[in-house]
Amino acid sequence: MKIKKIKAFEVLDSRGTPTIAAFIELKDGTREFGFVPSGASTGSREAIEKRDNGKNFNGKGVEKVIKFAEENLFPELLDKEFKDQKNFDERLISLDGTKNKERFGANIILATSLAFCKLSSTILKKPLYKHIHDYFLENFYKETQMKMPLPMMNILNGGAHANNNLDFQEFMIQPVGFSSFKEGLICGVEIFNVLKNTLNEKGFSTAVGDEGGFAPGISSAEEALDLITSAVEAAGYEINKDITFALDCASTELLKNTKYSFSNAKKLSSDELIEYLSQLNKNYPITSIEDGLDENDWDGWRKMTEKLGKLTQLVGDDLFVTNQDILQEGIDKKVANSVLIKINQIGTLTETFETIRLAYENNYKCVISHRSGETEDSFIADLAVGTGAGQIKTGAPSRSDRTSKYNRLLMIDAFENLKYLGRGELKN
Ligand code: 2PG
Ligand code: MG
Repeated sequence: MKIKKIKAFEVLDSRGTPTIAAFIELKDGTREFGFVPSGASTGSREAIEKRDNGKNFNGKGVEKVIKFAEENLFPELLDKEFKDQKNFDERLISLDGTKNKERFGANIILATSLAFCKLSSTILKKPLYKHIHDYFLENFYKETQMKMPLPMMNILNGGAHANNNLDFQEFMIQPVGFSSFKEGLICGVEIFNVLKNTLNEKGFSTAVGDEGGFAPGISSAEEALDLITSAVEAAGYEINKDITFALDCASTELLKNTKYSFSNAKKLSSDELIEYLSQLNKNYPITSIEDGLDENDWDGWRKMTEKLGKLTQLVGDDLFVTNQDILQEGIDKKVANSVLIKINQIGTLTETFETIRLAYENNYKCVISHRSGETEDSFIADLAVGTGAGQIKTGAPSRSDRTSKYNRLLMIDAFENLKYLGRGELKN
């Protein structure tokens, strides 16, 4: 693939914050775009999202970031031949030359890396998910099978994604009791719609948060889980059989000094928070808990894994930041049993593949994830199918930044009729 032109643009994410889109063009005019999402509750060890810190968009503009790359990064890639994704991404990484991609910014590097992947699939005349699958299987993990992911649908938003007092960030449902992706999705959508009526009847707002879930003025996890329980029942589905719950506590955001601080003035130590999560896990059908503790509370994580790791999926997001070195540390220390995969936390597709491979080799589950600031691009849907991750977290079935991923999955499902995993294969 000899690259003729690369160009980047300042575009908007779903919060109206600038982000980057970039295209790569070949000599014959074939061109593909990559789009980059952006988080609100970010882990401190994520690759650097570079911004201008200038006048535009309260410092969040990216025009200078783009200009710097157009002068110093893109020219190095032009008229060069790249064998494959790894070859291309390694060049990006070495041209940046820093550990966390601070020279050019993980945002512009990722836009370019994703554009390259899409361009490769176009040239090879394969659908994107199929290209990702073949490439991942050949170069990273031989036993990969394409499958439809089980969604984690974030139907009640709190934390940094909503302006209510709900401390935990995400209350999600997983349609585990179905034999196809479409049936599972329909169940999730029906529950989401009934939840709207339930909230309406109880006099709560039905305005939505950043990930499309409702953001009512409630504050406790129990209230949230009870509301979802009644919506599931009112929609005619059975808790635990058809639907289980998943939480993203985003606890890094809750830690103030040495205590986890809640909006009702409750302050919990690490041990107390583990105990609280364990109670919630007993009282509700919770199959997954993400970032139950702060990203630096590794002792707590070890204890939590000992206590809950056999009962439920424990997902490291801020904890592992899709970084294979940090995941390796987690594997060595027996921390968590699953990793959230966000491409912009690490900044290239190749490094994302490496982290997924490491997880698979060590029996850690992977959940492919969006960011709270998303774009219309549905790349992660193809990534989830192609790598056979089995789970995707991409918000509520509302706001087109979220439904673009569900719609893409519906179409892949219709074309391929792939296997959809239920709960049995999820439990560790
Ligand atoms: C998370 C994500 C996505 P953000 O914490 O898992 O749901 O949020 O993109 O704000 O980090
Ligand atoms: Mg998270």
